[in-house]
Amino acid sequence: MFTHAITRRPGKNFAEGLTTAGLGTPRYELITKQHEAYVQTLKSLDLQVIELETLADFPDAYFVEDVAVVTGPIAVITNPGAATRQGEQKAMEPVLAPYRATAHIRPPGTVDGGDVLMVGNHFFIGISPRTNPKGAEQLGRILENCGYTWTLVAVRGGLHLKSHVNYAGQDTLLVTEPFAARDEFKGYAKIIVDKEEEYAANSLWINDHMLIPQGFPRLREKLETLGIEIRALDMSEVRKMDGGLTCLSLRF
Ligand code: CIR
Repeated sequence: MFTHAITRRPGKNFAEGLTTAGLGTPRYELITKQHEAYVQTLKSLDLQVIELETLADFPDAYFVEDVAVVTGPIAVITNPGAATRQGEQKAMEPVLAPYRATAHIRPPGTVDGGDVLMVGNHFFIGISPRTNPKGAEQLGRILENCGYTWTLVAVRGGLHLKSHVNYAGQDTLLVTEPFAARDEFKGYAKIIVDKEEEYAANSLWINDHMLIPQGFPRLREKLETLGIEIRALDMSEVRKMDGGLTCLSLRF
């Protein structure tokens, strides 16, 4: 169970962040509203939410998931893989220091938290455009020293591992079709996201609830059939910036 979440408000310059979505210009008033609804949802699930202010020079900084991996006794401050996001991680260190001992991913290693998926005591670490093998190896060693196991997963297509695979509670994974067949995830129960609904693979399990993006009826139906409690959130503006539900918070 999670007790805390860290979020950061999107800045007025958020539309200057990195994106490949091609879904049009995002609107500040609307993302602010959607972000607030996200924060309220976390609070309604009994999380204490630490809300951070915008970081002026970093339009992508509200994607806080990418700059740290927080688990058990440790907060690993990452070294983000995108040049324009280098430096966001420095602002996160003092926020996490009161809660956890910190460790660091050092260059030339890079890691984005969006590539790091915890399932029980095991971590899947994606090798992606943002996380390189040196960074993944560093993270794996740190986690190993804390008693966790880890494996690498090559991410082909999409931004991060968690664009394709997420935890859905009860040893079950939410996966896109290409990842459903991968050996790395053998042995887990799976909910497979339809191809037309791939964006919704980035859904977020929190304390026995599944936060899903609004407008993905087939996934909703599958989760309902399994009796999973659902909260659907409008993510239109975050999606325009290549972001999803997991990216907007750090949970611990
Ligand atoms: C980026 O390209 O870095 C941001 N525009 C989106 C990051 C999304 N983060 C995530 O999925 N963990």
